[in-house]
Amino acid sequence: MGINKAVFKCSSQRISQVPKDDLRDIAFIGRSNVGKSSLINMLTGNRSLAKVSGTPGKTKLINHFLIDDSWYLVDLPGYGYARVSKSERGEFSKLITDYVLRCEKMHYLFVLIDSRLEPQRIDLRFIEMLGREGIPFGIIFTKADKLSAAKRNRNIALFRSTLAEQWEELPTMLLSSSEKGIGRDEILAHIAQCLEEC
Ligand SMILES: Nc1nc2c(ncn2[C@@H]2O[C@H](COP(=O)(O)OP(=O)(O)OP(=O)(O)O)[C@@H](O)[C@H]2O)c(=O)[nH]1
Ligand SMILES: [Mg+2]
Repeated sequence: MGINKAVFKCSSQRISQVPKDDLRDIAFIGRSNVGKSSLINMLTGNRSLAKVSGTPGKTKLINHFLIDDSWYLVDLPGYGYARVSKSERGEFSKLITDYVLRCEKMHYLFVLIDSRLEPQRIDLRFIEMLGREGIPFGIIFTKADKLSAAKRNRNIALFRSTLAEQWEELPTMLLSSSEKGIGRDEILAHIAQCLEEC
């Protein structure tokens, strides 16, 4: 699958403001600065579509981008930066949990994980919540250009084995570099499959 047209549709402060149509959302979540907005730009081939910044916490709203007039790519705010509450309840903002757990448009979620890091508690907790709530998701390891294949594979293997302690079947896992265009075809093929399935 390719993308011919990507158009910014709207930014929402709460889920009551998301587009009121039947088109489905493919959304991107993960820690602040993991590369969600950059990945959306890489997939659409438009470097200025979603706002990117070296400072974490750039994306603050739910941003819908209409793709080929038929589905949405959704850029979400990151977790793990502004809210540092130690209680698990405050770990993820209401905007994120409302959207991910309650928004009917949300068809499939990609959880982005920084391939430079060993498994992080906050990512594992987020994934645990998705499992508990039965949300369909896949994982994308980002910033593959920033480290050697050996180091990256070590982190990915560690992540897989950590998840395997809880999960019988592991989710789809893909690799990306927005800088080098790595993973574009695989991610778009997976999205096409998700949109075909139901
Ligand atoms: N080298 C490299 N840098 C990347 C890649 N993806 C993102 N970055 C950089 O990482 C920083 C954060 O990227 P964003 O796309 O803004 O990250 P985000 O997850 O949307 O961040 P928030 O909106 O703050 O949650 C920017 O400086 C990007 O240029 C990548 O694949 N490779
Ligand atoms: Mg962003």
